[in-house]
Amino acid sequence: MTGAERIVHTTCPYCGTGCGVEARISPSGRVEVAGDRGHPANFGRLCVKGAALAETLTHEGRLLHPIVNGTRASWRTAIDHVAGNFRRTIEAHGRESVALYVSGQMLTEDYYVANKLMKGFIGSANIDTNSRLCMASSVAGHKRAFGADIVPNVYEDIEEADLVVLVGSNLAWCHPVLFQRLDRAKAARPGMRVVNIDPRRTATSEIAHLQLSLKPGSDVALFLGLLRFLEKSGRRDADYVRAHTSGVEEALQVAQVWSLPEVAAATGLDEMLIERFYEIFAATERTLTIYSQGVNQSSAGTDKVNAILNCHLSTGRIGRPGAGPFSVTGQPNAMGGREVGGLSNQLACHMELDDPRSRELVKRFWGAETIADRAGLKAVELFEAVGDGRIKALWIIGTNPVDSLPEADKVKRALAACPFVVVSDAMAQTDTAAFAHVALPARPWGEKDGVVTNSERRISRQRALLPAAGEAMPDWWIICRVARAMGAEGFDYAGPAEIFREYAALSGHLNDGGRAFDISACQEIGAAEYERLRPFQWPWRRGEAAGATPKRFFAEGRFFTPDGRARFVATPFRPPESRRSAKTPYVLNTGRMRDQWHTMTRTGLAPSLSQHIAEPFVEIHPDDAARVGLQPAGLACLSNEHGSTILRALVTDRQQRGALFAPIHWTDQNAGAARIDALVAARVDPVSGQPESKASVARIEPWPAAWHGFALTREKPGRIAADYWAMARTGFGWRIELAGQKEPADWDAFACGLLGKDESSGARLAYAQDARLGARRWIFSQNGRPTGLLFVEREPVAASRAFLCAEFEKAEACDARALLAGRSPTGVSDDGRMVCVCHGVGANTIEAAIADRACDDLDAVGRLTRAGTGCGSCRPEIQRMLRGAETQKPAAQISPGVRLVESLE
Ligand SMILES: Nc1nc2c(c(=O)[nH]1)N[C@H]1C(S)=C(S)[C@@H](COP(=O)(O)OP(=O)(O)OC[C@H]3O[C@@H](n4cnc5c(=O)[nH]c(N)nc54)[C@H](O)[C@@H]3O)O[C@H]1N2
Ligand SMILES: Nc1nc2c(c(=O)[nH]1)N[C@H]1C(S)=C(S)[C@@H](COP(=O)(O)OP(=O)(O)OC[C@H]3O[C@@H](n4cnc5c(=O)[nH]c(N)nc54)[C@H](O)[C@@H]3O)O[C@H]1N2
Ligand code: SF4
Ligand SMILES: [Mo]
Repeated sequence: MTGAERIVHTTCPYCGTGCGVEARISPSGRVEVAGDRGHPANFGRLCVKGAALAETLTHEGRLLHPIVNGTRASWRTAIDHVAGNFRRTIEAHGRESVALYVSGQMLTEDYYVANKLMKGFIGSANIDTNSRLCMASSVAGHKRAFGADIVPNVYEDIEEADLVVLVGSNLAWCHPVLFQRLDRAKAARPGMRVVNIDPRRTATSEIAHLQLSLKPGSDVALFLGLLRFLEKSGRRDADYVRAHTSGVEEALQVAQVWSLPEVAAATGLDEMLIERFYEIFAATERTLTIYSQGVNQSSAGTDKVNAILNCHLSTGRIGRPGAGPFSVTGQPNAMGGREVGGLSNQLACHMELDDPRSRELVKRFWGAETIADRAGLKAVELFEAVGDGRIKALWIIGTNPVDSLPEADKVKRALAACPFVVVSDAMAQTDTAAFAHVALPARPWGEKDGVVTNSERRISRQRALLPAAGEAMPDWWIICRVARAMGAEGFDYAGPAEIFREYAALSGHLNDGGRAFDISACQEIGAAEYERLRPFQWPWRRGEAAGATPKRFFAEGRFFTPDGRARFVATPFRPPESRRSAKTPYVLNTGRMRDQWHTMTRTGLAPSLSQHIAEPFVEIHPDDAARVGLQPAGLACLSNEHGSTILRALVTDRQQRGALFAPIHWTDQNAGAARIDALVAARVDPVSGQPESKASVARIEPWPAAWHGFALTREKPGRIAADYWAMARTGFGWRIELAGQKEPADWDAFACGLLGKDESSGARLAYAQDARLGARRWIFSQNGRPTGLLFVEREPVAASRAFLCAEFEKAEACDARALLAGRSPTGVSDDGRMVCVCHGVGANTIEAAIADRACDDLDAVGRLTRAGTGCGSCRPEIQRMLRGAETQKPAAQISPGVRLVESLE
């Protein structure tokens, strides 16, 4: 094939940082990605997930054609089937009997047409999005205070700030490029201070001067105390408060009782520590408060947001260089979804569903016969309505609620009972797709075109790099086809440019400045211009040059409330609703890891991203582990009234006593029993409807395994017949950790079944057994190369994972004896858990460099091992190892399997 290399500029599909990506596509279709130096979100940097994007561009596991009732169908059949079922359901049971559940990973154009179909054509607002689980409390908090959902500040403020307060944000792992901006800013200006407010110590804590490990859910008390302190210490900006705000008295009234001892009692923090935080905050004009899910995902999420905003309003620090509250968004288009009105209580373009004038405006603009006249169901309620039969036809697009909604086993049951479920996904097998009557293949990142908006209101293009896999189609196309088949008019778009144009026109339509969201400068954008569209921040009004309006909001003190003033909100403190009891004595916190994205449907495909942490785990304090008799790296059963999981114990004093933390990433597709949302209670914030994902209650106990196993295989296994298992991608295939409470009746059959081997094929290379240890080892091969391996022992398997994986990667024939021994015959040391993915440097190499070669800072480690010199995502972890070395803990004598988890500490 001939032709030239193509360069395409696009946007990363993971976090809300919204980094620009430059993709180079060779004539043969090979893709290499790098950061886009011209993109103002990242200036060329990418984190480890962004850097591994090319590895996820595979057709492996993709849904390649529509499926109706388990059989392949044409697009025409599938679309007619979906449209017919929706139409009949509406005819028989009314328009409130159907619903859409969509995603902050849809592009703006997809979101716009989904919303138009449901709120306009169908005339019901039963369309909600996974942003309800993510940003709803920030949206509600912004609206209460500012009169509109507006993030006032911009990324540059990270460089401009003198104090950055992080609240409920693990920025180092979840917004790594923003964290790097913060890290560099701090290095450049040593006077800059960072405070981290999070019940547990995280990778983000490495950058903090002050770590406030408060009691779960006690943020409102902390910020009420701060509001009072600012008042008492004369830090209120009286002129600003008088001229631009209302409600300060009521807010102060509630704050009045929050003296230091009260705050200390509610938060569990030391009074001196609290006072230090208050003093720094009070004294620093340029204070930026960055917050995320530790704030939003709470039964007091909206109050947490307003408690923070109150402190910024009282000091007039809002929308100024280096000063303001900054809610960072999770998904790539979480912000775009808010602009387009994806939530069930919003209308398009920052218009409100409960405002008759807005409804009329949008209805006319759309030429719709009806328009939803009241707010629809919010995610948790929506699935309750599916469960009790009120919703009879449901279409899920770009989200995996069987894993990500609270009380997730109940969600499973609801879907199983629902008469008609449609799932649009890029992947064939997800825990949600398992319940679909109709599965529609969507084009994912790399195959689709449209725009997304990042945390600082910057709209950037995502552009297709490669042809679509199979018959996959863009989400906007699928939605429009179904709309047309249902008889809707106004869904005849030629492409995303035309949808974007209409959307931009609506944003400016009859907008006299009362609506902040205005991108009417794009209302006549042609297809070619859309193709070239450069990242821009809104607002961008008709007739203005790009970037003509000030990039921050509210500096001049005009807000979007009826009287133009910002509102203080009184936020009485309410602790989390789930209470610990004798049966469930631990608070269960959940969240994210550095190298995986949500339910792993995409990051799970990248071998390099699967090496950092290969098993689902639960963090527990050493005292609690001792109390319940849990060994480090032992298996733990975590359970409550809603469900149960089996996870690897990570015993660490980064976790506070009485609290547990588990990641959200594992599903039934890659683990035996690790869907953590099965345990999360479906309690929601009364204002935003956002679930309290960070404070459920649970009990934990050792999970006694009769046997443990470790397997490598080139073929993806089918059903795995073990109680505990976790599977991770490698370059050659999969690695699997296993355990069971009962030994299989026939071990040979188990090994063959797991590794996809046929005993009669004679492919077995070696087998060894040690009855005393209960140990068995199988190795299968073909042409001298190992194809499958299974080690089983009574204790966690002592074998070098890194060595065995490296042997499987090799092209040459293997040394069966060394493989059976499970460690390198030459005594080459195991590299341990992969810390630096860019340069393939493991924890053991870094520790050795620190201990033996006396590296005493990050740069020295980098010079010697290259670790931390690539994308930089691992630097906080290396920093932690450097700090750990100061205390010189003797290395415990543990097997590599144990080490895998232990070395995370
Ligand atoms: N690597 C990676 N990055 C991601 C994602 C991913 O899946 N993987 N997902 C993206 C998405 S959609 C989102 S929404 C963001 C989320 O980004 P973050 O909000 O930063 O991530 P989380 O890990 O969910 O939670 C952040 C922290 O909140 C803390 N927390 C829990 N309870 C409380 C509390 O009561 N008070 C306070 N102050 N803190 C508390 C937790 O201990 C946790 O460390 O990440 C985005 N970026
Ligand atoms: N306990 C607990 N639960 C949580 C959270 C937590 O912190 N704790 N966090 C919550 C938050 S903030 C979020 S954002 C959610 C995330 O939870 P989900 O949205 O459920 O997670 P994803 O894995 O991102 O699901 C996206 C799905 O869309 C598919 N997909 C990818 N690209 C496309 C596309 O272009 N089109 C279509 N149609 N499909 C596509 C993927 O294969 C995948 O199946 O989880 C929430 N749940
Ligand atoms: S920080 Fe990482 S995951 Fe987030 S947008 Fe940038 S490259 Fe993507
Ligand atoms: Mo999110």
